[in-house]
Amino acid sequence: MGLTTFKSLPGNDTVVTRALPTVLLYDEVGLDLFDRITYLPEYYLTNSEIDIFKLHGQEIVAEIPNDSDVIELGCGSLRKTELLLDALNKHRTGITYYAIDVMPRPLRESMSKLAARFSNISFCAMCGTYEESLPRLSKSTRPKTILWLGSSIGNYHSTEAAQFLAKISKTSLNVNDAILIGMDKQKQPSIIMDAYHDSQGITDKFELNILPHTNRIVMEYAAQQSDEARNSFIDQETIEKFKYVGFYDEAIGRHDSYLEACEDVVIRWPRSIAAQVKEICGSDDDIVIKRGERVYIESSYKYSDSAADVLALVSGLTLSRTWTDPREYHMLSLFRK
Ligand code: AVI
Repeated sequence: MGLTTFKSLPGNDTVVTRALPTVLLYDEVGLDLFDRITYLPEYYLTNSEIDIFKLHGQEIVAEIPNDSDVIELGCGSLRKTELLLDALNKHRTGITYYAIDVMPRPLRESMSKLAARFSNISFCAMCGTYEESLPRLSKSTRPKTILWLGSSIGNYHSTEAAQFLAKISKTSLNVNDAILIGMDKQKQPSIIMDAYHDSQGITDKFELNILPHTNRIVMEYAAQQSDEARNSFIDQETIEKFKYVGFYDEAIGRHDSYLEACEDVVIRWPRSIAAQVKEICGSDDDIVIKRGERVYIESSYKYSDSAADVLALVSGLTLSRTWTDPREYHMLSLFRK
């Protein structure tokens, strides 16, 4: 990564001229901020998923056989994982729970807390990307249930999500293995807007944190290339020129997040990496972002009632069950190979 930051998007006549990879939202600070978001009253997603586990936990656990592997993509929120593990601990034997995450800290913290509480379950933390970690588990012949919760799928564009699922199915699932996916449902736009524009401004901090994280990655890379002294790629003064904006498109069912420049911004590449930048981006020119231009950060898809059927169709899986919360804000769908 690193050098593709602020990559130009096609169609420069729009106000959205640049993009940063969504994954850059998540450094230590970003993870803490996201965790705080999950407790906000406006961010109904986590509580709705918890409601589904509270209401339908027994039925969900009934779909997970004894002597099987449960694999969570991302460590997710402990509150909802705990509910599921509690039910597994009581009603199942021989369960091994794997959590896959790129960040070592949340993995360590959640694993030690969980292992202390649920003595009937074996715990295993795998630090790495899903692509690295899942194939390592595919050698096991035990039945598998993959958990992809919290509407993380919503941060993937539709075709990417289907491709990702098809790939998991091909590389990591045996016949009858399952994947349980949390999907946020389409609903009244004001409810969704409130979820992404909370009154305490935590979401603003979360989205803006992508800038210092990007700065750190580029500066670390620049320092590896030369010990030439440099201030910053994106300094604090530059960061303060941006604000977070987000919009919900009801027709598509998607909330998009951007950083908008409140005044003209010029960002200079560190000299020590100019050659690499030129090779990768075609130019090492200063990055000029005009007042009012937007940098795309992330999309959060919201799904219609038929979305799980469509996803099953395009990814080659079979939709087995879907559960929703009493408000019908969120759904958990179980797919089988
Ligand atoms: C992690 N992901 C599912 C969150 C979402 O709702 O798209 C990230 C988030 N962005 C702003 N608030 C929360």
